[in-house]
Amino acid sequence: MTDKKPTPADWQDRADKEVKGKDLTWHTPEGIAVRPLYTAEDIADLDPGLPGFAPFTRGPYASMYTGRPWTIRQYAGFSTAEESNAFYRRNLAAGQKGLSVAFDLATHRGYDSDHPRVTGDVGKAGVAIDTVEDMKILFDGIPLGDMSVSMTMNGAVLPVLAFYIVAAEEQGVSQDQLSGTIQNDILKEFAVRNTYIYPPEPSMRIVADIIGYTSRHMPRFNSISISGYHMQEAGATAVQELAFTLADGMEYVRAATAKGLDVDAFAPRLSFFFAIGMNFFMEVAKLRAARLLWHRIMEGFEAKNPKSKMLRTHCQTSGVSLTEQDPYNNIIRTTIEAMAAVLGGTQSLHTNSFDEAIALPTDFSARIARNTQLVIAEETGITNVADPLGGSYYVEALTKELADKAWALIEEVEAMGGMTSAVAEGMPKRRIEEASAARAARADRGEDVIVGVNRYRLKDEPPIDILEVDNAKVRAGQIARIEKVRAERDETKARAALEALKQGARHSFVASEVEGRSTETDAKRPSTTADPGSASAQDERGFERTNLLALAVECARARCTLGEISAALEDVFGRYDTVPEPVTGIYGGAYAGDPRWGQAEQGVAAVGRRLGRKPRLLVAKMGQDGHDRGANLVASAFADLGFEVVPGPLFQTPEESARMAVDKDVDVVGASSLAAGHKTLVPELIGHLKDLGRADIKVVVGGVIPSQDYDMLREAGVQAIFGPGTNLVEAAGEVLKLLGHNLPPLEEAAE
Ligand code: MLC
Ligand code: 5AD
Repeated sequence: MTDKKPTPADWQDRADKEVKGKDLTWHTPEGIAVRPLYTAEDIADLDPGLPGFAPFTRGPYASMYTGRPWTIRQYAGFSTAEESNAFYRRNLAAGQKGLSVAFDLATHRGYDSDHPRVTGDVGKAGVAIDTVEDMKILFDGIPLGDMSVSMTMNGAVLPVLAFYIVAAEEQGVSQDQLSGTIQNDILKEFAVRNTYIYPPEPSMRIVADIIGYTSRHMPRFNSISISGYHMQEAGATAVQELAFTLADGMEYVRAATAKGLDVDAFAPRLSFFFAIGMNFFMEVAKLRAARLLWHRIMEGFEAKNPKSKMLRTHCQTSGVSLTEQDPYNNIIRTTIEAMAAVLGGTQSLHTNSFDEAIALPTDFSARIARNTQLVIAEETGITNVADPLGGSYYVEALTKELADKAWALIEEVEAMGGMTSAVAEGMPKRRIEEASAARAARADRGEDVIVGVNRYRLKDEPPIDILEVDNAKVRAGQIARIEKVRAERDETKARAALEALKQGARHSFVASEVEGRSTETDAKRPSTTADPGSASAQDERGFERTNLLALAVECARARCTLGEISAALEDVFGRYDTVPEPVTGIYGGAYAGDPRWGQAEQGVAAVGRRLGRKPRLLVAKMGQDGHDRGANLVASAFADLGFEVVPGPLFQTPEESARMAVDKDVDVVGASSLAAGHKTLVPELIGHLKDLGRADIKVVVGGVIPSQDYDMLREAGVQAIFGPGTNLVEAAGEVLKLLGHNLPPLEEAAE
């Protein structure tokens, strides 16, 4: 025995012996080499500081949860305003603290419920809102002066925020009392989430106009929720999520300051939103690194107010980490993710329900999700210490490494001219899709273990109770209400308000920069008391004439519908379309040399020889469902296998998809559905194929499809259904079977 203190080198020797020299380094998808041990040496040069003090690595508030726990803010909305309102009230009575509204996809994309393009979408993935009257019902009995409300809205952000302001006004609550958050983050829509309406340039103007309006009239309202969440959902690594989100934030700061706003007049009300996945310590480190980097960025913008440099964030546990198979495992996953969000110091949190991969939450699954947070907050003692992981060798070292890597990527984006240019060039989207393809390949090959999916799979999966929305009924109800609002309003006033909105939209960006200029003193000055002859009154009139939110509020007061307001802006700005470009070589590359891959490739080639050309697959996205991660993955993997893939544009009607299938003479249509429109849209697609005389084209469906719907879809003519967690090589095998080619059984191929 010696009393010499063991060193890290001694530890290495001993560990090597234990594992017989095996390399224990873990290479994360971010390209970080995580070593099996961290010691004081790793953080000798690091000082994370204190919570509540710059650079806020350890949290924005000094007392953190010891003073006030995070806000339990469950994102929800479905069917009608009445039903969603009742759901919110039940949740608030059961311990939820803040509200968060999920709108349906028709609303997101600026269509009223009576629009022919949205028959499959109304009330499905969120609540349908067409007019102020719907918004008033949504918050009936909920005092908007007291409750902070988040609204996830980006495309149709002007009418939705305007409806909210007017609904509050008619509740007797003035806008300066409203607290909450509007997502209003359009850049990530172009990169990943896809609920944009207008092209990037006017869309950025809308964002800046909203920041200008809220900083002037709504001092308690967070003007934007700069979101990385959807990037992780689309497959991004932690470095990508961090870097692209903060780079988006920089772009919004630039857009707002370009309008003449002082940075400290709006920056304290910028907020963030991150996803929290299963890589526990990485996620904790990510939130800490985010705060560190935002502080650095805002110093660069010469912000003076410490609040301008203090990153506050909402978090949501990861949807993509949850599985359709053995769904109760999702409760465990969500608990672990929620712990990471809390230990990372989030301000507000949504925990996903265990039925996530199948349908929207029921009262039961929503209760478990909410209780996950209540248990952490009230039973564990975790809230009694601020930043309890501060000083952990591993967490501090990982925070630094993640921050360095993200900073390098931010610099790359900046060198391209910032996020607007990078997005226009397609860079973030492409990088994220590459990461997504690599991730899918790791799961399909079993390198990333997913319990209940690629290991420990159950033989029988009993179906669970799910929430069903009768969208035909919701739609009929909405249409009746729209008609009533139109019948009762002053038509001349409504038309005039829409015309003024168009005029404001036509005003060049530069004109609104000058006339719409605002300062912090303006923000505190009630507009009605201004002397009508003074310079500031002229400024005020200029603002009211050109600020698009101010004009949308007038439209809302005049009872214009969401579709009318959006269409008026579309007349001036146009509607934005993109064509998907699936990445190639990544999924296939990860499979190179795998016998299963070789068998599938040969199968595709054999079908190709018989057809005299490559087998063709149309990957179709119908309705307003813009979730394209799955569709992009299928497109890349099938193309890598040798299919000729036709990537269908987003937002097609069933008739458009059928026509495209016929024009391109495809063998198979793969319809991808993640927003519950499949029961309406897929049978319509099959009907149109029949009408076009091509009933021979096979239709398969993939995505979030409850097993309860399988029979109905099969009866409608669907030939194969692929749920979440489907192995893409196996899916290709099934499609080949439909095309008359049987692959050898998997075990044989794997030998
Ligand atoms: C907080 N406070 C404290 C404190 N902690 N005061 C003293 N001591 C402490 N320890 C104060 C704050 O200063 C603030 O007051 C008030 O309490 C509330 O705290 P907060 O930290 O601001 O929390 P919150 O109001 O919940 O705001 C969190 C937020 C906000 C800033 C992140 O933007 C937000 O709620 N975002 C939610 C976004 C969301 O739900 N998105 C859903 C997306 S779903 P004051 O006076 O300073 O305000 C989605 C899915 C899809 O997008 O469809 O794709
Ligand atoms: N209600 C509840 N949660 C929803 N999500 C999306 N829409 C709703 C809704 N209407 C959640 C899911 C999804 C993430 C984007 O938000 O968890 O993965």
